[in-house]
Amino acid sequence: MKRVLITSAIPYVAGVKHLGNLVGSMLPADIFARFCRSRGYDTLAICATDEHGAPVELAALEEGTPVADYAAKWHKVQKELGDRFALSWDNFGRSSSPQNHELTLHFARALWKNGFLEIRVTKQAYSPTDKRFLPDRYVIGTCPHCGYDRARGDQCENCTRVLDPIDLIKPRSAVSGAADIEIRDSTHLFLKQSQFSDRLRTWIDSHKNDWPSLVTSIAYKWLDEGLQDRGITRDLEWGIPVPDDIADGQLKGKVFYVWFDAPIEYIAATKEWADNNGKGDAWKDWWYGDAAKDVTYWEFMGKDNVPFHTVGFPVTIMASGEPWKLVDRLKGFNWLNYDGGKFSTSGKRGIFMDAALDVAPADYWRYYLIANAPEGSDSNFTWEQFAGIINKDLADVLGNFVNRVTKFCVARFDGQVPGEGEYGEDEKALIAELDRRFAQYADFMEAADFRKAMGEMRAIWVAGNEYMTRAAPWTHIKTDRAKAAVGVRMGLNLIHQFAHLVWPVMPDFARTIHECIQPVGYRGGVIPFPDAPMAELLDDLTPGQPIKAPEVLVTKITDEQVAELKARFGGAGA
Ligand code: B3M
Ligand code: ZN
Repeated sequence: MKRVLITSAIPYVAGVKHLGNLVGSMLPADIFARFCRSRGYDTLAICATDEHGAPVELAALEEGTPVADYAAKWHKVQKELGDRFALSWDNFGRSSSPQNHELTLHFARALWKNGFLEIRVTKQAYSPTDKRFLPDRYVIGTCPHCGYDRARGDQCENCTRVLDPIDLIKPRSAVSGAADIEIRDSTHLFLKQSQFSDRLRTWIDSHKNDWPSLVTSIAYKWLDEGLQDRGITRDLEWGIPVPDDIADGQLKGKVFYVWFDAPIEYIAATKEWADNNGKGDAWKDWWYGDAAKDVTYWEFMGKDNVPFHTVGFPVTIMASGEPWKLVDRLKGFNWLNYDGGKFSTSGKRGIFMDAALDVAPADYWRYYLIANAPEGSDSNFTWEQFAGIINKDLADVLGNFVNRVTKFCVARFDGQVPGEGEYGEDEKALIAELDRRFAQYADFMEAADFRKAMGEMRAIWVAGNEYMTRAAPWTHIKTDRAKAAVGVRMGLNLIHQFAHLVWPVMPDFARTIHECIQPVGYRGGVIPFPDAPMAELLDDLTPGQPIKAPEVLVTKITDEQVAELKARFGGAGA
């Protein structure tokens, strides 16, 4: 059996994620995972919250909440929102878990033992009042370029220039506001990435044909510019502490850099999954040595995360000298913009996961977002386009098809699959077309080529709808009941197969229509992909079997609602 391991970039724990975050990692990973399950592959889908790092520590500080409580609170919020979006992770872990502490130390010790870590002394802001080193973004002051008086030591939010804490005019501590900032020596661990340039290049060359060019071009750019050794520790309190047995305790009080431990959490979250489910060492069979050789490992992420997954994490794995799995297929995404501008968490601009669910059911968003995923280039969200796609694809084509066939069957055939008549030329032509299209759709999905796959899915609905218009059982019923019966039988079989087809993308919708047509034998889990010849599948309902017409399937979004939504959420034209 095929084995597929899927990870999506783990979202920072602080706050609710916006739809740009969702479409760039968690949603495509989920749709792909569901598709793999629907084909019967042994599938493991892993995500987590990314809980360490200065921004999280700082946000907790600003809120006056202990950082561990802060992280736990937002992890829970994100988990619940994920569930409401039908993100079907096998585990949604936490990078602060004991498993990640343990594995991060395992990797760090291996790197130290193998001679790939080195101690360097760096200059760092220090506050005697706070009695601590201040990471760059903990130093606030006036921007030397634009005069903004709340610029952070890593970057000015106002003019976006990259800064160094020593550039700031009148620097002060973000922790206490104290102005007694000094520059002191601070010791850190550096990972000798530069030694891995050749190995990385050979590895990336081997993926030239199965990674999107977006991904390989980012990776090559980093290699071409020359790999820098990378500091993997920070002067923070929250994080995974560097143990004394590395560098004889010289790193006391420091923690590993968040980007060092975050990708290791992919492995640790798999161990969390095994631990939580009494599966012992099963996690290793997905990641390590010969047992994991037959696993295809897929990663999903936005383009800003690509360097960390084509350089940072692979170097950690290579430098460990152990046979951990490297990613096989790396699917990167461009940006989804909001009404011509950027989604912004700090600027609260755009649509966030919680607010989105107040506007429309998860399935609408899942379909809209994946059909317009920023694959080849950035894509742009507008409310008009969202409403247009829901109204046309989901209401006029798919919803309307299901409604008119089931309602007609209830009204004229007692709500039972009619058995009269034989399939003729038109049905055979439709069957041939759908054999071709379902196979094409499956090929696109196997490659995680989502926009193309959704184009094919839409074409399948359209083909069904057009067939129904030609078959017109509502006309034939007056003169030729058997002919009308053929159209209805084909229509019901189509609805049944549509449920199987759309399940990875719209699981609730699929379940609803599946239960109307063929509740028998379906227990609410995976709805398998239609993997048999259409001639069988489209004649598989038993004549006489009862069906139901669903309640309203898709509610259209009106022009007035679009205007309201634009006013509520902001953006151009609001
Ligand atoms: N948390 C960045 C992000 O949320 C980062 C991803 C980590 S993946 C190991 O986009
Ligand atoms: Zn500035």
